[in-house]
Amino acid sequence: MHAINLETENVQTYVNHLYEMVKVRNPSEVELHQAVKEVFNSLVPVLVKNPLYIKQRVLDRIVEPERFITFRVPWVDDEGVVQVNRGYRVQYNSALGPYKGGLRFHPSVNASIIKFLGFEQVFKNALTGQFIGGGKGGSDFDPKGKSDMEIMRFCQSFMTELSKHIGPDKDVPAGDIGVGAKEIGYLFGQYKKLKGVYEAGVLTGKAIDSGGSLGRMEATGYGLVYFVEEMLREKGLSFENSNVVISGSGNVSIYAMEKAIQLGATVIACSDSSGYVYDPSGINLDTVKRLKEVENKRIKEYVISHPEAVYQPNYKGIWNVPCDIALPCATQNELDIKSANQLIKNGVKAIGEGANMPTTIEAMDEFQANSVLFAPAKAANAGGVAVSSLEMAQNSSRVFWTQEEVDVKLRDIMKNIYKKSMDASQEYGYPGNLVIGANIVGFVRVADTMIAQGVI
Ligand code: NDP
Ligand code: 2IT
Repeated sequence: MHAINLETENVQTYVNHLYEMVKVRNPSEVELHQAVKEVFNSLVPVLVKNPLYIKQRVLDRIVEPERFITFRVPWVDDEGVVQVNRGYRVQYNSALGPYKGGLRFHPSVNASIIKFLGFEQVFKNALTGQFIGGGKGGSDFDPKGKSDMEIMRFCQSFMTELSKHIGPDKDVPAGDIGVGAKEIGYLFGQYKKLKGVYEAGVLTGKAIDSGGSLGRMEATGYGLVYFVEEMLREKGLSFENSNVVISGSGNVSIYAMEKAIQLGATVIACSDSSGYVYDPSGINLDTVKRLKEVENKRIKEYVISHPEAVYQPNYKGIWNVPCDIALPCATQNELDIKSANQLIKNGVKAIGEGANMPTTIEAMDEFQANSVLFAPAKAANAGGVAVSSLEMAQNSSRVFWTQEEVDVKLRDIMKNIYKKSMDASQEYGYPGNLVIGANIVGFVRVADTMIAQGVI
């Protein structure tokens, strides 16, 4: 990398150059490129105001993971056949605390997905105000169609290797797509057996009697709705009497639906990777919970108990359903420019990202150009990792908070993230742009701490 001469090279050129370097260093990792591009574009005003960040090469350092680990995960299926998957953990940044971030088990997992998620996690975790660094991990293992015993054997093999790299003060994984309390239980059991110590704080999202926190299961979905509520309030709007479309029907989606309904909204559509259901009288959440949390069934079975609902076998079609508020809570790039235009045409007022990077950059720009309120993932879905940090706090101090205590703290954290992001958007000349505001707040906290800790 050549030396930067601030007198001749302006900040935008520096950022563009660095972005090109990221592409060269991580060829074909398109999701990572997308996540980096969005953040870099937001940071130009900060770099202009604080040239120290350029002089100290903070951006160059922050975009390079501290460590990227891949490993073989061999396991034996129910037929006695040996299977081999690939495991990953990216330990992206430890300026603010132990690496922290979820594990994703999904056939689409690759280095690009893990790195983009890890990169986002660094800024998200900083935004929570908690003391956690950023990391992410997972595997291309597909839990769909696997027996419980196969999932357990896979988790045990995965943890046999991962245990060499994690610890309560080192790196603390949690759940993400395909990893819930069941998988965390198997992972924790194996870690405990390997280490011979009960270190509850090594993982979060645990079942309550394995050291979990009340409120963690609900935290991402509830936190998303709390954040969007703040954003709506500023414009004199609310969830009450609004029609809401929420994609996905997993952990984040289910608890976003629950809180939106509690606040008086009607959730009219949800989905899984096969398709979506539209129920004009309001999605029955008990049915979704039964299908997804208990019976492990497809969302299309919803119409069996609710014949008034309609099922469509195309999950992206959910964005054609007219609504006031849309909350993408399934996966990255699930909401593209075509869907954005349809939502805008149908009069959508607000978007809240529950999933990580669910909106393409073009779609995000389109919403903002059309004055649709937009709550970006790093801010809006930070409630999950924030309560994970509260779980770590309870584990290390051996206390146990009530659901209400956790909920009050979660609400405060989400309000705080909203306020800090709004204030930064004003301060840096983009009032109301929460994408820019959130990226700046997250970056400044990590960048200042990295500078204080020296070039290491
Ligand atoms: P779950 O595995 O519980 O649910 C995921 C949901 O999204 C399922 O309905 C699933 O459908 C659907 N989905 C997954 N992959 C795809 C895909 N490639 N295309 C279409 N639909 C898909 O995961 P979570 O609810 O935990 O996670 C959802 C999103 O929220 C992810 O982006 C995750 O990174 C993010 N997130 C999660 C947090 C957490 O605490 N769990 C915290 C912050 C963000 P199907 O069952 O058919 O695969
Ligand atoms: O994307 C995320 O923030 C998560 N999957 C939750 C991470 C965590 O450590 O709780």
